[in-house]
Amino acid sequence: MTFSERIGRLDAQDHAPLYRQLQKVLRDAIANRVLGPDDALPAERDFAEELGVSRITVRKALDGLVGEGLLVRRQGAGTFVAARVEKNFSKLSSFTEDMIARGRVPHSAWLSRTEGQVTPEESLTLGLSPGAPVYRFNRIRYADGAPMALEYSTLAAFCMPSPDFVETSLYEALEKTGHRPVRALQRLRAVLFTDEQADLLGVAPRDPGLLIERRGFLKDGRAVEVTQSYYRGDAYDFVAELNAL
Ligand code: 16G
Repeated sequence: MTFSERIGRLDAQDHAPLYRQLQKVLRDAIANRVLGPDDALPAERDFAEELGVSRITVRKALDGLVGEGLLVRRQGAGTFVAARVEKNFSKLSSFTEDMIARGRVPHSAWLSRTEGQVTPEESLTLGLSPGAPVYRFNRIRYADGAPMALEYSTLAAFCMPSPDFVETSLYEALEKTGHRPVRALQRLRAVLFTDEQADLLGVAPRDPGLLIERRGFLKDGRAVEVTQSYYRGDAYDFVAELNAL
């Protein structure tokens, strides 16, 4: 079976640009586990020939997926399906979406889900008046049953009727109420896991992790979310595409 037979054909009825069609076929193959972590893609020239498209089309499609973190290029060896989770640092996606896009099955364990009042520090980050109501969601996030991250989220209470409104995905709940953030600020820092965090994540105390704080904003500029995500250092790579000024 050739590689393109394995991943499925480009749809002749589809009028999207070819590189986009190819990206869709590859994205689906990864999400459906037709392609697994570390699987090699054919050399660009062979792949283009198999598909009957130009090499430039293949290159453009693969460049995009490398940018998204679904594929990785290894010098001299070729292009592979990313094995560690490569997360695009500049895309406002949710944990659930990131895992599904990689063919992984996400789930969460709730550590707590409460209603409360904004702390003085949160009131500054979220731009809320002192005493404003907030919801707090603390979770262990898993992919295929393996713990990946701890997440501590505080949401302004105006964004949903009650904390129970969240089933599995915070962003799905926010989408339903029309309060999914459209812009975010992120800050990333290296951390060593505390004993408690290590225990929850099933790693050794003082193992390295990445702390990402995300502040999410609505179109009208109001902040809805502040989340601290502690990702396992051995499971995650953050990638970002940078353009010259
Ligand atoms: C991601 C976000 C986090 C957001 C969560 C929602 C980063 C660094 N953080 O983990 O801010 O709250 O997704 O995920 O990407 P959910 O919709 O699956 O609950």
